[in-house]
Amino acid sequence: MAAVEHSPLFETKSAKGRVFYKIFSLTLFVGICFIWVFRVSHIPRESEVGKWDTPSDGTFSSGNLSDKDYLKADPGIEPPVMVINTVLSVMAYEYPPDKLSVYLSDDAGSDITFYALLEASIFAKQWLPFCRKFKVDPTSPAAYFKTIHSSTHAKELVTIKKLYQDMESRIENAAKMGRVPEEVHSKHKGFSQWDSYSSRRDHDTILQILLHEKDSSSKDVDGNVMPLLVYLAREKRPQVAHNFKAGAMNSLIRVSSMISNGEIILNVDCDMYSNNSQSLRDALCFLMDEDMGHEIAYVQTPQCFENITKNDLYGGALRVIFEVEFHGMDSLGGPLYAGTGCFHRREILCGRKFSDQYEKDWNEYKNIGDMKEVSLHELEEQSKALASCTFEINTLWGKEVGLLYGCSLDDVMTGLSIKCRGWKSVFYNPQRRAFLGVAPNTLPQTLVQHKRWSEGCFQIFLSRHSPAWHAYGLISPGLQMAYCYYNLWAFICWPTLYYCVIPSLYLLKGIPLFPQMSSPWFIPFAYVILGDSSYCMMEFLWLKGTVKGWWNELRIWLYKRTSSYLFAFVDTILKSFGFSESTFVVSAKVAEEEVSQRYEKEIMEFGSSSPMLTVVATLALLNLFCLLGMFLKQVFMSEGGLRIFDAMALQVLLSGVLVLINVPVYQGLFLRKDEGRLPMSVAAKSTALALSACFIFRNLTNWFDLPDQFRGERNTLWREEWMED
Ligand SMILES: *[C@@H]1O[C@H](CO)[C@@H](O)[C@H](O)[C@H]1NC(C)=O
Ligand SMILES: CC(=O)N[C@H]1CO[C@H](CO)[C@@H](O)[C@@H]1O
Repeated sequence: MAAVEHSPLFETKSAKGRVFYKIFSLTLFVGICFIWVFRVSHIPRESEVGKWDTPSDGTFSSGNLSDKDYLKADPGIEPPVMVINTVLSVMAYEYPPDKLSVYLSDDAGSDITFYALLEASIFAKQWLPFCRKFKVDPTSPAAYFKTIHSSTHAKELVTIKKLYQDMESRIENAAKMGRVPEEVHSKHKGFSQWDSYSSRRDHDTILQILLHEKDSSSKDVDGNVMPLLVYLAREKRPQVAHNFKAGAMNSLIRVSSMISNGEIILNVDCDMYSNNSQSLRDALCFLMDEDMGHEIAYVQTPQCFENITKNDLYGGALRVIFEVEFHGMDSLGGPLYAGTGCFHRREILCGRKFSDQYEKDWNEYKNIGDMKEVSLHELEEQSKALASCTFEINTLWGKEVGLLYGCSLDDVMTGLSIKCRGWKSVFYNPQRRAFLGVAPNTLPQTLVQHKRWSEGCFQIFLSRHSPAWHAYGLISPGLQMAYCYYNLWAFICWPTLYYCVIPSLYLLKGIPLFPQMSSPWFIPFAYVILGDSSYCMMEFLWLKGTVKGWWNELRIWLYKRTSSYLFAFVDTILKSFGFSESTFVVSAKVAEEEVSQRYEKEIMEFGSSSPMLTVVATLALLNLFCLLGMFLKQVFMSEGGLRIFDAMALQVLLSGVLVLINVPVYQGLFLRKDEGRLPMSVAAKSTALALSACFIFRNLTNWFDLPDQFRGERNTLWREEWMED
């Protein structure tokens, strides 16, 4: 007789060095308190320059950003070949295929994407047995063929690779021509659904079950059952709000409940693929665990990217978020729902409240009985009704059921509301990545992505689901703080902008804002600056980054705070007063040849003119002019001499660092000749803006100042006053 032992399906380990980290944070906090005390007790009289105005009006509008939908699959953004690689990779999960259903939500309603999926369903008949036989992983064919060069099954590999490449070129041809080949079009009845299609915003529901166990042709070459495969483009009408990705997800949840009604829903964006065919089983371990499983609503995996270069020029790896911060949230009740690579329980996503009695009989996990008799065609027709654009009118969908509407980060908001209903989530971060995606490979793409994130986060903060007040008492205070930290990203633009502008302008004028080196007040400043930056650098190196990578990340940190967050903040406020249209830009994932080459060489790609780039370039030039101006003054006016470096060491340091970190911008403005440089218009605008900021600041504040011949003396006096403190 075998003894059956109950052992947990997962375990949680504490991170090392937590005590050290806590002490270190405490000392930093003390340092910051000293800085505050200094600030309050040392307000320089000369800082009363209230009339000074930022001369950059007009750069805050977002009129240049084009209005696009938030899509799951769009042939222009996520090429069809990328989409079917995602689909094929999850179809090949190590899991009984009769219990696996794959749905593609094509919110662009493109017949090219449908055609690609049709091709993929045929290719899968060879691919799935091949994966099983040779234990292929990653199961995305494109990724697999890229990694494998020689193997023991060379003959089969050559055959399948040829099949794949033929399919790929057929799909790419169709995408290039913009239409599906005639002979395929007439052969498959599914295409007739496009007969009434007028545009991507105005069409009927298009739904096609491509593989289903009832269909005898849905068997692979070995005669095995294949996973269910469904194509869905929900109905869209220009006069009915489509609610972006959340709307698409909710249609899909309803349609899939009719067709397969699986217990667990994994949602993956079409620019990612599964890199680990075990991850579905792993995720189930969390959800089925006897002790803890009943509390867990979803299992989130990190977003990882295959396209990160060595020094990660655009900080795309999001190392600190996924390797440190999300783990921290995990211990407070679980990470946020990041919108992709997440395993949900269907019931909870559909609004179920937490109860201790939550017990699920996993043997029940089968197709719903009364659908057995229905033919595939009837099943399709009945499901179509669930994806109609009027279905949700007067229902709780989007309000309490499914993904919530009204915020551009619907996923994060939905995850938060699930937690407020009493559930937990789990962060699952395996060494071998569960999913891999493509990171943005230009600066504008990066900035737009961060704008979208920070704007959505800020909207959540201001919404009726705000973690600050709505979540009070519903989730732990630590988790509330963690959510607020993300939700207030946009707000951080103000202190950062202040530090990029004011100290440098005062440096130009020769007015110190920080304590001089010989003052005891210098110590807390030095400690906070050195302590924080060396900690960040060590953390980054510990997360397998490089020193240059850290420097690059610092640059992106600066750019996203001074541009993405600024525009996000202004847009959110304008929108909440009903001033501006919701604008949405999806970063194109199509790599052009030259752009890719520069990306590989880690040369910054600025591309076309945009208000965000103007802000970045203006700040870079402003700091350069201030630093240069200060040096020139030292050279030509001998009165101050080198003493200024003692009195204004921190300001010189700050400006100096800002100038150093902006070297790629100066190159892009004045030195580079390639297509990726900063456009001339941005160069002209930013030079004009930076120069006038310097002049306006000088002139507006001149009346505070004594005539030039006394200035040196007065500064000295003032410094001496400080020393006496
Ligand atoms: C993806 O999977 C391959 C093979 O299974 C593995 O060697 C590789 O390390 C994985 N990539 C990442 C980033 O985890
Ligand atoms: C979209 C994109 O930039 N893709 C690139 C990702 O990285 C690989 C290899 O580093 C390139 O081959 C792709 O073109």
